[in-house]
Amino acid sequence: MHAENRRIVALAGGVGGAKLADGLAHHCRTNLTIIGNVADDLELWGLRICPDLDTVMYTLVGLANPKTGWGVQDDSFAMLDMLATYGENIWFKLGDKDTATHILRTYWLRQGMRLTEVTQRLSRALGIEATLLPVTDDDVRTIVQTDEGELDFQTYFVARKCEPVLESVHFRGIERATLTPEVKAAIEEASLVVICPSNPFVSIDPILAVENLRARLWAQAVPIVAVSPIIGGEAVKGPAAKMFRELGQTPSALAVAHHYAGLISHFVLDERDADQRDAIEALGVHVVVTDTLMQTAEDRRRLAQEILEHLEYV
Ligand code: FO1
Repeated sequence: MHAENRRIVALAGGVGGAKLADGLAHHCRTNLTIIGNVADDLELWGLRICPDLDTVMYTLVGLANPKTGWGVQDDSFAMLDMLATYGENIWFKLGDKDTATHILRTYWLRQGMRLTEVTQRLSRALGIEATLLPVTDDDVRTIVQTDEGELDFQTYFVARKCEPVLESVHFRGIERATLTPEVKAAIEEASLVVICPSNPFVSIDPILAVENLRARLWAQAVPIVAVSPIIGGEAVKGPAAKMFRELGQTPSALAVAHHYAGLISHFVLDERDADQRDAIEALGVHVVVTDTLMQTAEDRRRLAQEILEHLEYV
């Protein structure tokens, strides 16, 4: 079965997730739907900022800053400098070009558009062929309980550099949040679901938690493949390994597989972690061993192709 004939759904959070989504988009083009996390969204100076949706968007059009993985390449920071002149705390680095996205998003939301429509407009204007959908149009926010008390996600992640010790994570607003009709349709039409190598606790779980998407996906009875964001016991990027440790688990690909056990049918394990294959297979999951480190655009495409090939989609 060819990738171009089948609907592929990818769940993606931050930088690692966006890279694999980019690889998948190369092969699947318009047949790919990416469902993005909105629980690390924030409002600054009246602007609605959606870091994970923007990271996917910028990565797919080659606009992402290659050094950070987020923000726009070669952006300037004149607006932020002026805000600092006014005495504002500029802890969250908003580039000038990036801010155009937040201005337009906020303007359209205030005109009454849903975040789904706004995201479609922005991504189509940038030339993205895949469909990028926020998992919900409702407000959901990741709140972390730490040894320094409760912090909203971006304060913990950016302002406090993930230094406070994590005790638990919850998603404010999750009880009332609903999946969009677009997400429900994408799930119903999906013939393969890929959980990208994003942080399980703060990127993927807030997607899976909306209207119990996790149970809905499982009920679809289609292959669900997860790619580990942990290689050799360390996160490729970000605080995932630290979070596993602080939540009382040894960070490993096996721990990631455990996290998704009962949901996934397949797991993509990095060749450096091949010794964990048997333990993961014992969870009742098919294991694909390959090089999962995505350093170049070519790596993203190769990894995406291998996943699609293993699941007989190319
Ligand atoms: N991450 C940082 O570590 N420092 C920043 O100042 C920062 C600014 C920023 C602006 C726009 C954007 O889309 C992302 C930004 N990020 C920044 C990354 C963001 O915090 C993370 O990518 C995610 O929220 C984690 O998935």
